[in-house]
Amino acid sequence: MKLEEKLVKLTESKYGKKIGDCTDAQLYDCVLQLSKDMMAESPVIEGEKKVYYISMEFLIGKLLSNNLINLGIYEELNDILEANGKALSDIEEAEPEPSLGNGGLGRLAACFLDSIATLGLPGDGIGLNYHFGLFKQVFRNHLQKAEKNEWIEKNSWLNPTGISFEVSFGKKKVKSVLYDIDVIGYENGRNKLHLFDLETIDESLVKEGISFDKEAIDKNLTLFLYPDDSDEAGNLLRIYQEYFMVSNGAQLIIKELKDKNRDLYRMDEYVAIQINDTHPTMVIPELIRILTDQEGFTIEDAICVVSRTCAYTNHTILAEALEKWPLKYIEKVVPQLIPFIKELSNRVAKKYKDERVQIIDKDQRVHMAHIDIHYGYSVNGVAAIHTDILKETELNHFYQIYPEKFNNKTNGITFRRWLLSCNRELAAFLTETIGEGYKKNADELEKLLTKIDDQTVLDKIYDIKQSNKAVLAAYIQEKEGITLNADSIFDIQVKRLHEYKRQQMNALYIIHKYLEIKKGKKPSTPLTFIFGAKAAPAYVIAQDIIHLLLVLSEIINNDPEVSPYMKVVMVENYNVSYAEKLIPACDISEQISLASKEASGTGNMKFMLNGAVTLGTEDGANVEIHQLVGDDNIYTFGKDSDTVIAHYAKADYVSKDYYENSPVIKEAVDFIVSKEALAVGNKENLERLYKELLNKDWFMTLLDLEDYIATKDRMFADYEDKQKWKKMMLVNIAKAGFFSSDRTIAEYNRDIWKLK
Ligand code: 26W
Repeated sequence: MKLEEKLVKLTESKYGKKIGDCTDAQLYDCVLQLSKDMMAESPVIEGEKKVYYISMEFLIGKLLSNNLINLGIYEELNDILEANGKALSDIEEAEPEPSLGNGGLGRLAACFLDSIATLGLPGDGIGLNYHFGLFKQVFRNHLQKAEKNEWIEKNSWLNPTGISFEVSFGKKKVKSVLYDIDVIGYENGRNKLHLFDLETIDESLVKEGISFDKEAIDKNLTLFLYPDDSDEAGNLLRIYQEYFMVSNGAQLIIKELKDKNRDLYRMDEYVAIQINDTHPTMVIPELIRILTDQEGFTIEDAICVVSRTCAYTNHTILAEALEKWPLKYIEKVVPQLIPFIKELSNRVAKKYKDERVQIIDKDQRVHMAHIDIHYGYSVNGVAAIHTDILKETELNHFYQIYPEKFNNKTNGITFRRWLLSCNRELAAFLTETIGEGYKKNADELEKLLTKIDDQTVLDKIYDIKQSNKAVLAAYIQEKEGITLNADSIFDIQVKRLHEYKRQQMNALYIIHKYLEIKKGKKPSTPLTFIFGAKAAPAYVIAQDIIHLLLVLSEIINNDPEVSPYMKVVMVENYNVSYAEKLIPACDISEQISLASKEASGTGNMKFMLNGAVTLGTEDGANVEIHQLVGDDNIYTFGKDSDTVIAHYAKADYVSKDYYENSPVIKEAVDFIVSKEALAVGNKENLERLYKELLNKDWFMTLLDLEDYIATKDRMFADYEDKQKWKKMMLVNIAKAGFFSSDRTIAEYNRDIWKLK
């Protein structure tokens, strides 16, 4: 049956209407069904060996347009709808966005699933089906408030499987239900994302905002991602979630092996388990427990085969993000794991005396990463500099023991979503200019370099950017009620809110610029500063930074003297869909983390691919972007990671010195508690942030501020040279091929999974 006939049949049977008479929501429902039916017909990717990517987060975003592209029917459907007076873009708006992740780590997992299927490799995701995901962010009185994010509708991408497992928390038993989401490769077969839910989940437990009874485990377990973990109950809930996920995952893996009559003693020949950061670490002792308790393995055999099956990815060197659970917490939640964790710990203690490599430390805390490193066969970082820091500094004592386990896998992004889907105009132009090949082989983007002196190509790339900026300006007008000048420079920083990412440094630049304009020094081209970020509800200083940004937005946008020259927008509830609108419209990509702190970053890659120029520190994947595009096509600034690491080692960074020695820094910092700011904002938030910057500034904002201001000013000045700017855009697009997640996944497969 032809596509149009299929759709007509659906609209008639579901709603008794013709295509043109349906609402966008009804059409979404029908197109969803149509896609699901077509995906179900696509062959499941099979092979001797399969990878399971276990992760607490899969930030999949909306799925419709990505799936239509991968099914190869986007254009056709677009035309059918248009002929019936409908727009696919409106229909896409009707899809709710799941928020099953925080940021980079979760989005990476989603990109990886896309690439695994696209490369035709057998590989499934295993995670949790959070009913309300991460919170939905709303702004009230210049502060972030958290609400629940409802996304599960009667018809959704979730397919019930009928599969259910029992999970024991000591004597308490709960049951899971498994939902699968089909993951379709780009013009390839199908894998699955397995999302486990709690059978007895009770949504009505949520009362105000995102508050609920944290102790009612049999009702709350899969309500939210990362409930507030600032207290013991929150921490315990987090461990309940982690164990629930890995116990279900382990049972599923063993079930699938048994269904295929595989010999469990040779599990490592059929399965690779990729542990996405430390959150799924308990899968190691859980598998060992199941194999010994239920499958008759000796502990020796169980440890041996599990260690050859599990591989670990590290995504951060921030100490507070490396999980160290008090043994007594784990004991409360899953007493049955304790003997296994102790056994693993004792074996290490017998062999190595070094306190830094122990699993259970002197304070009876369990270092989850240490379990992964001792009892996994691979440890990887996510960008070259990050892996080097792991080897040389953070995990050096482990690197001494197991040099062969360490490897780098520089992150990547799926070009289906981050180019073909979000920037259709650019994708079409690239196809016209360099052919279709880049869609399957991202390195072919380099062909664009041959056009560096082709004026038509340069102009067109610039024009597409201008038109994307106009589209974004209209969207922001509608959503945020703020009028932007589409001819201004769009400078964008979107990512989780964290002090190490230094949104506060960007805010200080904005203050500086505002004061300059007030003094009569106007920029040649108007400036638009856009932010998007959610902050963990319990992270106080992050809330204060959001407050400052919202206060600045209010002051600046309403100042008739200044607002023609600059605007500040903090978009509400930044998520994947918002990113898809912001990224194609960006001129300057802000990647300004304190060197050594951003493991990789992946937003930096998305911006580059869409023709933005990076303003960044020598951190994470920025370093590799710099190497690829060369000095002339990126703006770097700030102290390098060695200098920063040395400051921490010597504890000799004193922010107040920078404040006192630089009138420019002093003026900007003082503005935070100026009369003007306090007239709009809250004393408590602003003073706390001011004091933090002056007396602590753990992430060294003031260390790099002057260099940041100078470099950013230079960048704005260079924007005036349109020809130069257009060439930088072109080089950035052309060199982005390396950051395709297809390349990353091919490397994971070659070095770690070895699937075929
Ligand atoms: C409390 C446990 C915890 C701590 C940190 C959970 C989650 C996190 C972050 C949200 C982890 C994260 O997203 N890390 C990011 O991973 C990306 C993918 O590798 C990297 O590009 C980013 O640099 C890194 O911050």
